[in-house]
Amino acid sequence: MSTTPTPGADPCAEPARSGLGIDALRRGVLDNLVCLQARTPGIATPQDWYMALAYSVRDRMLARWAATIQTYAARDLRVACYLSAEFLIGPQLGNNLINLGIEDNARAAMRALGQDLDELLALEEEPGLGNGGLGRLAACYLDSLATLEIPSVGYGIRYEFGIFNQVIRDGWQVEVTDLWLQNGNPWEIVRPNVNYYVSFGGRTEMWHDEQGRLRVRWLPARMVKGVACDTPMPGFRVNTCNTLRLWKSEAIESFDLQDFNAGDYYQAVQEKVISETLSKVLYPNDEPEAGKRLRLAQQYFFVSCSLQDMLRLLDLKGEPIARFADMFTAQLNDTHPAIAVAELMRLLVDERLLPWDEAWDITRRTLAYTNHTLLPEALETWGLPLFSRLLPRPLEIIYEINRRFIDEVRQTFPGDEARVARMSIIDEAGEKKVRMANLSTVGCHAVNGVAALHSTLLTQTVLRDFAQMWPERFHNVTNGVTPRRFMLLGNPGLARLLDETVGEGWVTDLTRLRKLEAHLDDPAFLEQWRAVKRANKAVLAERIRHVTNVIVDPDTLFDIQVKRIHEYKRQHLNALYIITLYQRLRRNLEQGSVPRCFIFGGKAAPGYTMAKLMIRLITGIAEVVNNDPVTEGRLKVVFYPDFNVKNAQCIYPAADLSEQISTAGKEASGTGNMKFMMNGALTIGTLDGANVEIREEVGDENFFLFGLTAEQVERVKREGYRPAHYVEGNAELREVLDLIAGGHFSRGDSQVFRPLVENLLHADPFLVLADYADYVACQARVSEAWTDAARWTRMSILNTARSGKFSSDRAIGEYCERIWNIDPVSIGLDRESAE
Ligand code: 26Q
Repeated sequence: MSTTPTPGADPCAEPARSGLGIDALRRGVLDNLVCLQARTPGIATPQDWYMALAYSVRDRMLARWAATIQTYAARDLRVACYLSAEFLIGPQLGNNLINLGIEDNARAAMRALGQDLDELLALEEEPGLGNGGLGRLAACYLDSLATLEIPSVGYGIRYEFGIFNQVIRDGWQVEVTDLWLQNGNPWEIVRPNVNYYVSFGGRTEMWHDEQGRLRVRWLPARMVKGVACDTPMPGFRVNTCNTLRLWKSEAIESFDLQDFNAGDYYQAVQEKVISETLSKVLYPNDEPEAGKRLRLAQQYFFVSCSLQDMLRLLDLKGEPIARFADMFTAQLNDTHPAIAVAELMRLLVDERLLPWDEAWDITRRTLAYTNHTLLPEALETWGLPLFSRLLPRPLEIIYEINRRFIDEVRQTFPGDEARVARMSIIDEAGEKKVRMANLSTVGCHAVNGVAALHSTLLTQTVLRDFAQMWPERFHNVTNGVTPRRFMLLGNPGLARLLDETVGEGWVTDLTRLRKLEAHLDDPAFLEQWRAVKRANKAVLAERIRHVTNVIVDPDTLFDIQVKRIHEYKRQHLNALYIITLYQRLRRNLEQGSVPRCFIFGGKAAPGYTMAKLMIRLITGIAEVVNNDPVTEGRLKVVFYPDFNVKNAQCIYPAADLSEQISTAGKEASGTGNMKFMMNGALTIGTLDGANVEIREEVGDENFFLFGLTAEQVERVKREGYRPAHYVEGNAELREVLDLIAGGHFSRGDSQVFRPLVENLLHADPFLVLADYADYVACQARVSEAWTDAARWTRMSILNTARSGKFSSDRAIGEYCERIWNIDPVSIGLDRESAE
């Protein structure tokens, strides 16, 4: 591609659509402003300039994107398909500039146009296409896949409404519709010609084809069209630019009215509305009502489109169906895409006419499953009546898979019918259900947990029977996060210091941060380290003032807990400690006290009453504490509203202390813990999820450990947890609970927090009160460490220095080696295609 030079223009000048220099960028932005936005510089709004710049950055990715796609299509290679119902990719502009290496030039180009890059970056609405950890993990993995030059595609759903925006009104969470598409999305390319049909409802029938073979036909009640919406995912400073392909649902245009609804035109229009509803909204986790029919339809929809897309690629390459598993591997991000097991079988058996055994071999060799939870109540199941009405043919296939599987179990463990009942894909006790974790484990060649502890517990609890039958299938791949977004982009001050101290290579080889340890005794370096943290805290303090009106002092200890609000994550344990501290300050009893600022952020699922009450408790404490002269300069509490990827980027770099205080055995991994660590925060935490490995890496002496272990938690529960026991022996705790119950943090209303206090005292599966005393004692050790600034700085540096393991590059390397058997492929860019 080469653009025709403008008459009189410098013939040596870089092309306006692909040149990476300042002037080419400037011209490209102007071109897009005028030609795409139909705006002139004189009347352009900052939003117009943002769009023009975004399009110009996208232009610069197109050659790499095309070269990547062509290479994957032409070469004999295996592609990793990451199937996920969520991709929480965050704002794209800053990340793309960084990965392309043109941030400085873009800044200069925009300055030449009278615009400030940072102001434009702040305008970008993030695509909130995920709930939390699992969705963000998928996005970090896409960044690493591209950076490591791994042939790969992310497949998911293009929700029109992502996770709700959170506002705090009167101290309560209020959900506001997410309108991320209202200004258009410059990153996405819709490809109407890449589309597939997906069937729903109806019935099946058997028939004999011309060769006399017995076949099954699915006569669906309706069909939905999935259209590909592609977003480029450039790697860091490499030519590879992979694709995130999200499916948008549409009605099929030429509906055969005769076949489908007996000529009822209005019924057909109604069907169109239903079809378009499919990709409308992302469901929150922790919703009691999440068992919605629409959610299952969404899962089947995106899985079917993705598998059909893979088959089409195979055909385009002229490869026989027998090579499917050589050309593709598909990773299931939790059980949300588990229906892939049945759908791939259906496509191979019903549509490609493969014998069952051959299809089963391909399916199992293709698919692998990552589990993200140990909470039995969070394991996905679907009621049989719903399933059979919506997906009659996939259900028949699941029955056949189960029949054969159960035969195998009976052969391996003769006479053990209790085991058969536990392992069956169909839960036959009570209302019958399809167990998606069982389906995934049976239909995949590999199953992995997301942290060492989690993977071990997985094989001892929820998947124990399966691990006994197929021990070789089970793996651990500890999660990781991308240092490009969470260090380079979010913490430029730290990144500069790291470049100067250990050289630039750390961004793609995070273990090089170990070299920081050689500088622990260099006073100038320690001073710079402190200055970077201080500056980041000042930035966050300003944001906090802007969004909450609370003034916080950047010289106080920033103690931060940001994550989804959930009882198992125990934000209320943190709250109990704050009240304890408050009481001590009021009584002038806190000797070792250091001035602290507690910062919370996170969304509660709209239907999760207790989580919403936890938010109300935090805002209630903030209201009291922040307005009490006694605590002036010593204690501040902030609830930072609408925690999302964008806000997160400026929160992690400002943290001194990272709160990772879940009940041991409940947090599969956690990934926020890693983001804090990389940015030099110390962790106070339980032996849960990846905390265990963080502590192992950083050393016991640089980690504030408290609380029961997973084993002790189970023992306490087995023997009967008696919360009252912990209150009886602890007057301070008694007083804290009484204050809450008495309405001290609810403007005198003693009803509001009743359910919360009652829960802690009588029915708390997460053992908050059991860990309270140890948590309070551990916080005293934190305060003590903070008083010795030199010691704290040293520990902070060690946290960053030893965070190398938690790069998503390491995690993706492990998936490639242990699970996918995939090697990198570098993408060539000839001069011609680069232009
Ligand atoms: C399921 C059915 C219906 C509706 C919604 C859902 C649903 C959606 C999202 C269930 C769960 C999720 C998200 C789970 C999640 O984020 N888990 C987290 O995954 C992280 C990445 O592995 C871990 O670090 C966290 O420990 C884990 O909680």
